[in-house]
Amino acid sequence: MNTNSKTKTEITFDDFKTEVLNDYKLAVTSRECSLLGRREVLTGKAKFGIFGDGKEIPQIAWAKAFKNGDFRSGYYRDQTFMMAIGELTIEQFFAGLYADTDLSNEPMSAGRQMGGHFTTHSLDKNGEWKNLTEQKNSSADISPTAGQMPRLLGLAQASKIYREVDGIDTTKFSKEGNEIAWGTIGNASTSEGLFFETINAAGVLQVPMVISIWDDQYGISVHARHQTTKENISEILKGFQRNEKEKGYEIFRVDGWNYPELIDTYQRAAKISRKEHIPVMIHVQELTQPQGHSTSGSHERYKNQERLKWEAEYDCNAQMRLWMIANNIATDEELTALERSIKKTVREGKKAAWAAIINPIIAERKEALVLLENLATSSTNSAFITKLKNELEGFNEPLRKNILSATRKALRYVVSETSPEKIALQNWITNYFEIIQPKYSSHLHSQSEQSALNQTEILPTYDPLAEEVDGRVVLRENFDAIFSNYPEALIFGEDAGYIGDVNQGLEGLQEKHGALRVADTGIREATIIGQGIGMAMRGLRPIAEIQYLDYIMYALQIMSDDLATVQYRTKGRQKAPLIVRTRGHRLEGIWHSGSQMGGILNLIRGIHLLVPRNMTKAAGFYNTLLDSDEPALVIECLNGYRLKEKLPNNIGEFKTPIGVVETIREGNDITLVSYGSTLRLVEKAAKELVQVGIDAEIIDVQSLLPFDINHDIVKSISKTNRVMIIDEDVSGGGSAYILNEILNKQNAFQYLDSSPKTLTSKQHRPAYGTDGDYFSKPSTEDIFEAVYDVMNESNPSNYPKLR
Ligand SMILES: Cc1ncc(C[n+]2csc(CCOP(=O)(O)OP(=O)(O)O)c2C)c(N)n1
Ligand SMILES: [Mg+2]
Repeated sequence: MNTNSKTKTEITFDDFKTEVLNDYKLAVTSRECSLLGRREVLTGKAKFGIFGDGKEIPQIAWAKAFKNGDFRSGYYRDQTFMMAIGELTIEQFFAGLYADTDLSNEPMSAGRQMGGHFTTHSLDKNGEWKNLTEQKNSSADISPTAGQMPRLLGLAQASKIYREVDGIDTTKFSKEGNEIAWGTIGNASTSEGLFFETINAAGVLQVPMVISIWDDQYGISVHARHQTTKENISEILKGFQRNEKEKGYEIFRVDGWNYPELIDTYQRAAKISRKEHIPVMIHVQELTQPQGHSTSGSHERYKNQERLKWEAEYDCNAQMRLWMIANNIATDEELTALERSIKKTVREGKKAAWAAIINPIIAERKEALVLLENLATSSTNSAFITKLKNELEGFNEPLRKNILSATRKALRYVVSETSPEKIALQNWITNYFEIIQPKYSSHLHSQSEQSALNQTEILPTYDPLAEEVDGRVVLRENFDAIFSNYPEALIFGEDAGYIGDVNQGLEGLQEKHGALRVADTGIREATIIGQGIGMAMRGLRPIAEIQYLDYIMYALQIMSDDLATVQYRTKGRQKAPLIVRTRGHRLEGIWHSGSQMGGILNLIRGIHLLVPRNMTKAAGFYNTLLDSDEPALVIECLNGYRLKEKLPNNIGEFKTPIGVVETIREGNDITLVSYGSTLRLVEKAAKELVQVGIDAEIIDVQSLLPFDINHDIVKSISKTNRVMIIDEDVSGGGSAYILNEILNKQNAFQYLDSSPKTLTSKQHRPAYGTDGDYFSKPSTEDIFEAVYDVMNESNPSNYPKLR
């Protein structure tokens, strides 16, 4: 444990004074924003507010140690830091609070995230990397507590890779790996598993990560005694402290109201971490929440008088003020005058931010009012339309919702009328949606040239006497080519390094490409994904391996909350093109046969979900993804590694297209739709069905997200007039998703002569053993009989009942 020593300064007293005064000015500016921000919520102009009051001074000290190229992964309290590094103005602070959808006013998320969620832009408007070494960087925040931790690990590890791996073009990303990844977390959020998992992993990996714990003793209303053993996180983490013999952490403890000691601590932490690549923990104690947790409640409900009194006294801004007076940096009067002028500046900034958001909406309302008035004049329902118009006009602070609500309702009154005014309004509404909807819905996926959907298929090619090899060999050869062709590509996971993964798809590759690029990790799925997210955000091309699909559950939260939303929550200004590799579907028993596709499908919108039926298809997906800038989850078939496949002669080059289905058997009687391991059973059943005169067409979905972008399945159904979806997920899962796509998006119902069917597993987890599989998941006989039943239903004389 480090104690603090005083900073030795070489600068003149006047310079020092100026710097301190600027720091105080910033602290007060940030505080005024918090105070006024809360008022804006309570008076109804903004919906919710969560602010950084009570944490200003440590963040100013931190910002002094933060250099260009560094990255932040923090949480909603960090507004003062963002202001200190020049990435948040007063206007932008309020634009965030008001949810301004204009990225030039609200650069954090264009109003998609509530205020207090911070970002810098890593990408330009075309989705191209900016030079991250020339700017101060913050990865985009998320709200789930401790959700910033896994990504922090990857942001830090990227420095290690850039420093230690040769051959990568680092121009835009790193200067010899000298960048620190700085994390922040609240004291209560250290109770989360993600915190402990990350802390351990960073200690193992020895990466330049500095984590600050803002300790205000509370997590909303819950006191530290319910959160942390011994009520002290640095006390219980003492075992992580490095010593002469063992690697570990450097741990600091400092009071959050002590300005000089904070500056000294952050300088020392940065020096150790940047140079030596040592993780550092700074436990910043004795912080406060002057306005309580957020605008949703008041802390007087759960803090006693004594605590409230202590918080008022030890408010970090108040303590800095006292220190400045005591050290002759400013007088009480001077500071009072300064505070008054800051109050005014903040009020003006707030006003400007409000004008920036409301003026365009008022202009849009004006257009709508004119159209409504014209409509009223020409309609027999004039009175009703005028009422709508007057209501819309009456809003002092109109929302787009009000404009659309009024105009859309107005159309109902003229439903049986025809007039140019009606057409004008109809067109205006359509056009308005086209302009406004993307403000809320764009960038779920990349909209750049490198989007995965822009990649074209390259078929595998074969020598005339191509060797038949185990599927895993196709993968291994392809990964070898990937690591040779892309110096920035790397893979890591449990058993992925030394033995080359549990199925030998990476056999020998660690020896060839090095232990940092083909790496073993601890058993920690969430931070394996986080490692990947952070590294991908810094320009590397990580492939994170989750050993079995069943265990992706541990990582699903971070995939869903963080990875899937990166593009969306930054409106395309950050990306994390992480490839997640896993293996799954039917093998053995409850936890090695999972195919929890419904859950995954619903949780990872924003990530492509690819389900190759063999290893050549899988390898082709990896090749496609490495040329694109999007995240994806690739699920290899667990039982396919030892099945024979021909070895292509264009290894590393062939590409499986994303979102394109493949017809693997043509037929006329029924369309069978499936994917992954189950396809082999479907193919077998189809062969047997021929024997009773049923000619099935089989379609391999291959890509669940995105799904059949060319609508090929409906084309097949228009020929066969029947469809069955065969899935080893439970009913209502993957099959329901596929059915929805086919019926609602492809309008297949019009071609159907029989009701569409799904064949799925039992509701329970799959039982162990061959019979366990047979009685849990669709078997060849199940498929045969289900298809036969459809045919029996439509033509019982040709296909009499089987049983
Ligand atoms: C996973 C998750 N659970 C619960 C919440 C609701 N929540 C938001 S902040 C918070 C308390 C966090 O306290 P702490 O980490 O000490 O940070 P502080 O707000 O005190 O700075 C809670 C429970 C959340 N955002 N995410
Ligand atoms: Mg707290």
